[in-house]
Amino acid sequence: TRAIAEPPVKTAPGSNGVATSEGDSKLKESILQNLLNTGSSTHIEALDAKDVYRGVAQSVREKLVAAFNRTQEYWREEDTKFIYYLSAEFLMGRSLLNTVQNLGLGGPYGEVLKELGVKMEALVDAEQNAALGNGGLGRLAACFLDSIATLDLPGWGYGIRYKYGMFKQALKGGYQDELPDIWLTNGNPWEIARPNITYRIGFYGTVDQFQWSPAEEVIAKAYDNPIPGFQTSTVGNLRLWEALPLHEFDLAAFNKGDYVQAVEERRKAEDISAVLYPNDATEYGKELRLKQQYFFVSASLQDVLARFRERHGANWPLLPEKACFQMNDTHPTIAVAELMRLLIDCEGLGWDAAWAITQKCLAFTNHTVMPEALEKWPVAVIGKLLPRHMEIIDKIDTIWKDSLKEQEKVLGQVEAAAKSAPPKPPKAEIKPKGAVESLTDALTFKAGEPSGGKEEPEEGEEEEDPVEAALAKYSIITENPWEKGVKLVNMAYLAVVGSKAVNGVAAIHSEIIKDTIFKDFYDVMPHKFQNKTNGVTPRRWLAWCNPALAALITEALGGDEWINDATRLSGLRKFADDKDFQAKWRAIKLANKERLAAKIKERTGVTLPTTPLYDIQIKRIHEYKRQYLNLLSVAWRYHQIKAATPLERSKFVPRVVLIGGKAASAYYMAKKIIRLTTAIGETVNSDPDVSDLLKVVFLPDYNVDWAEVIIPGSELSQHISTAGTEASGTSNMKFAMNGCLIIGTMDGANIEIAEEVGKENLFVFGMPAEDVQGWRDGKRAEWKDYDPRFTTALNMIKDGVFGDKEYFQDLADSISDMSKGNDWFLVAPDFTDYLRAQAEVDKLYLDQDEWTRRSILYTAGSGFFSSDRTIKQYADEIWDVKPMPVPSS
Ligand code: F58
Repeated sequence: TRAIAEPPVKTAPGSNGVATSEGDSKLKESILQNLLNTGSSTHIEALDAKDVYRGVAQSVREKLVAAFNRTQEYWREEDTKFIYYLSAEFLMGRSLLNTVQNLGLGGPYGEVLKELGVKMEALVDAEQNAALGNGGLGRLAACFLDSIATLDLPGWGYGIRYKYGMFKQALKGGYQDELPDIWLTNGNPWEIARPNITYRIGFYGTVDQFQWSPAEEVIAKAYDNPIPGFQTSTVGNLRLWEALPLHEFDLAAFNKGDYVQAVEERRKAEDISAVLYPNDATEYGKELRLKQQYFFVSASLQDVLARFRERHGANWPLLPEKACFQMNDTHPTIAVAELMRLLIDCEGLGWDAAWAITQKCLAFTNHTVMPEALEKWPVAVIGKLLPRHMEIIDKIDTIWKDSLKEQEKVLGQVEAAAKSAPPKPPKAEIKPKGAVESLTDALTFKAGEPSGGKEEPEEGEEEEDPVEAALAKYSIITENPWEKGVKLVNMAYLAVVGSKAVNGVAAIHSEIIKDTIFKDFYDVMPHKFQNKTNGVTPRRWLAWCNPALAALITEALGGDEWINDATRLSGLRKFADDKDFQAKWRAIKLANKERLAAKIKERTGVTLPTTPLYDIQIKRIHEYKRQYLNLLSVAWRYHQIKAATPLERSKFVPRVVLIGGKAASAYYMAKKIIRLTTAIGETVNSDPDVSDLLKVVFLPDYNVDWAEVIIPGSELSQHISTAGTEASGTSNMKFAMNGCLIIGTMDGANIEIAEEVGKENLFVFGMPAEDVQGWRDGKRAEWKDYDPRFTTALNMIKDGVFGDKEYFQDLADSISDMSKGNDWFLVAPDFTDYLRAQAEVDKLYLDQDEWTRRSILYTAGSGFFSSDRTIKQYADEIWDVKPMPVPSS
């Protein structure tokens, strides 16, 4: 079981300014008093875990809020520069353990709870997950907040207080079932409601002489969520907005008996912050989504400007010295137009002054090259919902393109275009799936969609101005390639133009965006483009979730400084060959596997042996992440076991294969992949020929709290995306920190992990990103080299070995016969090399000393992937924000 009552760090009382020297008796008193305050009794033995949790959480909250107030007051007095992290998602997970530990109160609370006969583990489990995010992007934002506070950087997150977070996933007969995530029913002890901090947010209406008169208005109300730093008295903030109606209740309608109308305004307003869009791509053109985005961006900007105004009046040119806004992907990028509007329409600045300020205050992070996730809003949708913003975007686009005419590089192109008669553009053609011209096309257009060709103008239509044509590729407002005449605002382009810096999230990804989706922009403003390789907090993802390993590391390194200086983990390298140390390391891994097996038993009813290799793939289900590749190799393994003689069987290396992740509700293929996992599990797990040689389990409702148990208990993890598709990945970093070996492609941050850990210590396979393009354009057409093992595995699915034959038919078809344009993510051509790498895994697992040596080297090499390092780079290279620790009084 989880030894969390025994924290790995013994923070000296008072050393972080939050942990206090107050004795156990005071802490006990505080817990008992808070049990009463939350409506429970002090007869703890008679209470259920949820009630005790509420009392204990309140007690912790008192200390947290006191430190929060001190920090915020100090920062306000110092009038220091802030970073504001704008994100539609913050996947915070649970807070109790993290708060207690970050505040250095793990020891004292552990002691008192023990005395009261309460298991900390039970309390931890009683807390709801704050699942206000889809996946990696949202969790990254949460890790960043932890690091910002730990590094004493003045900074806040800004987002939406969704009433319903990421849906809960259940399995119904092996298929995904989606249930609402009602996470606020028992209240949220970690937030502070701010009824006095409200802003009006307008929608629709008309613009007359630059004056916007919204037709609809709602109120944004603030909730603060204090973010404790580790070993510091700094407590940062995540401010989330709730949408409320301007008018509570329409009494006139009520009096007329129209009860629905009476509450209509309330319902409409509340819709805005009601639910997180559970899609890991975007919902094309959904007005409510744009409403959400504008809602939180406008409230956040108004909030920052209001505080600035209070202090500095109308000295707006000073704003860039006081505030930097990091836009987390395209979701908050309407900020470019909103900041312009607030400065011009509300503060009375001229266009040029406002633009200079805007461009100095904003920065933009891109997290994907997947075309369906790069938001492009129809001009008609923005024009209707935010008419003034549409005018502003139009003007930004025009001025931006005009400015380009002065750039020498562009000038050359424009002149050339003007001189020569405009070349006849090729006719638009719908190409066969996958037949794309270039890597740019491959990465920016979906298979089967037109690759950007323009139609010849029909007779009577105006010929395009050649200068305009030459500038078209820089246009923020573009023609929808799939719907003639429909204009779209490319939000990423708007962000690139409006920001001082643009970054990708891993070295390869930051290169790819310069070559593909932002190539033309990079050509004319290379200085804006940067890389900031992602990171994860070593507090939550090693120290708190893996206390036994953390204690061993602390012992070996002679101190716990690694918890806020993860580079010190490299000190473990010298223990990699130490047999005693290896034995201790291995014993902890086994204990963590047992903890995981117990959790799986509790959540799925499946009993698992703990001696086999624990092989894990947890992430959103997506074709590009290739869970399918994993499953095909599992099918092949099953086939081999079945075909083997008893003697041969005894030579198989036993494996437990665990796959978890949610599928977007409308993602047809992803749902089939889930069903394929459960179907394979049903067949394999009940086959007596297989016994303990292979177990396959789908882990339902994968989320942050699951991850905290899964990752420490894993031995092999899979990060096997088609090269060039996974921007970074962050779970790969968490697994590495916890000494889990990686099988993966040279994609995203895997490449940098290989550099840090030693490439020879990873199981690397698959075609490199450079080759993917060639495959998709050419080679696929004639490729027939199917590995017979691939064919066997695929046929097992087609033939109904795992049941549900008809249901799996189109899933099977999707990777059959590449020449027809199938298998966009190149499962078949990577299969052979994948099996080679898997065979190496099996072989190495037989040599437990060598396996353990490598496992130690992963943790030792993972220091670079601390989000502390990432945040330091953002702070120094983009934000220009300096640490401002609260002096101890
Ligand atoms: C992820 N994106 C990337 N998007 O896929 C991953 O490689 C990267 O490590 C991570 O960001 C952090 O940089 C991601 O999680 C989403 O979930 C969006 C949700 C909203 C719609 C668009 C996708």
